[in-house]
Amino acid sequence: MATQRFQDDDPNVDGLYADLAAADLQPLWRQEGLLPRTPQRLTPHLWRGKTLRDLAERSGELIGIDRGGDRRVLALAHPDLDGLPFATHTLWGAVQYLAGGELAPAHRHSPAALRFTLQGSGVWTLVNGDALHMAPGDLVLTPSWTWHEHHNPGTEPMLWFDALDLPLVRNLDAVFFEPGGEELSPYQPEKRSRSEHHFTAPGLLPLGAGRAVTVEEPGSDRFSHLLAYRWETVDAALSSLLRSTGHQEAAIRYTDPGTGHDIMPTLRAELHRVLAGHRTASTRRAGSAIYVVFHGSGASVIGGRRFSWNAGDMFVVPSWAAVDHEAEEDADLFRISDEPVLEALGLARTEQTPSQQIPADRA
Ligand code: GTQ
Ligand code: FE2
Repeated sequence: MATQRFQDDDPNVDGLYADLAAADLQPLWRQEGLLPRTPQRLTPHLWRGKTLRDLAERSGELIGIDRGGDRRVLALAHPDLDGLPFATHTLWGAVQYLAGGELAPAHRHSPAALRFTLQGSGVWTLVNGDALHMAPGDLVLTPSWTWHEHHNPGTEPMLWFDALDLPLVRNLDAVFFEPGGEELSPYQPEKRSRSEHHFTAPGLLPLGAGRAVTVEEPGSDRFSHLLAYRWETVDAALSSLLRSTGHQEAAIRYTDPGTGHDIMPTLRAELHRVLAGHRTASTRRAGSAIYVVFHGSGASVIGGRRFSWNAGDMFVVPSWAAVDHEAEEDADLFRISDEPVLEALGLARTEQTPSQQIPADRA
């Protein structure tokens, strides 16, 4: 290694290093881990659903939400990320809790967000004037720079999973934010949002209708024409897929029905169903992912460690960590990842790996 040549007692070398530091320069030959053979900056990590629910509920009791307040959100803070409230280097994951009668006021930001509802119903999110109701298993999008506010007009508290590309956008130093006005929304939710009225059946592209929801500034053409994906539809699609293939597992990707692309330029969303007793093949991919266990129980082996899970648990699969899932009961795993970014930049990689042999539960 080139390093060795510089490991000598020459006092001039020490002087050089001191002068380099004083001049805000660093020699590459003294760097470690800058160019690892494969990505390895993050370990897998799991948060228990019960912990998330209990602490969200306690936050609901103690921390008020009102105009001037913002969002009651508990961010998944990966212990490898030095106290940052981020699940991975690119993905924000969180639980949001909104009690009956509460309103999370309007704002907009350049990071894109999506919500996957875990518990409760009756809440609706207003996205640039389109009212999207939220029931368990529904996926609702709030794309970059769209105004959004959350209403819970009922009496039951709501709990949902939030994902944002905030860590990525922050590292690109492209975070913009604008608070909304004080006026209350005149909108009332209908069963179907405007975007859902546009896309009523797969394979039918509305001609000349434009978008149901647009933003004034950049980005409208980059996010999905459809802003809400209903659980009944996803559930039916997965059951149908299992029947048509005869397999023990099925997965769907949520896509823009207008283009077939991912729902956001920065976020991929998928739902993976694994039937009881089945174990999936092991794969690894460049880019990180967060899984949310929506239904069922089982275990995943991630980078050689086994994590057992139940409904409500959330876990991180780091870039290039091999992962497989084994269901004990029929399981539905909601997955988000940053893969659209890697694909757009020519950095995507994926590989099947030999099945991981792990005896004991080390989670
Ligand atoms: O609901 O608008 O988890 O702005 C993080 C930032 C949720 C939201 C989060 C947000 C929101
Ligand atoms: Fe927001």
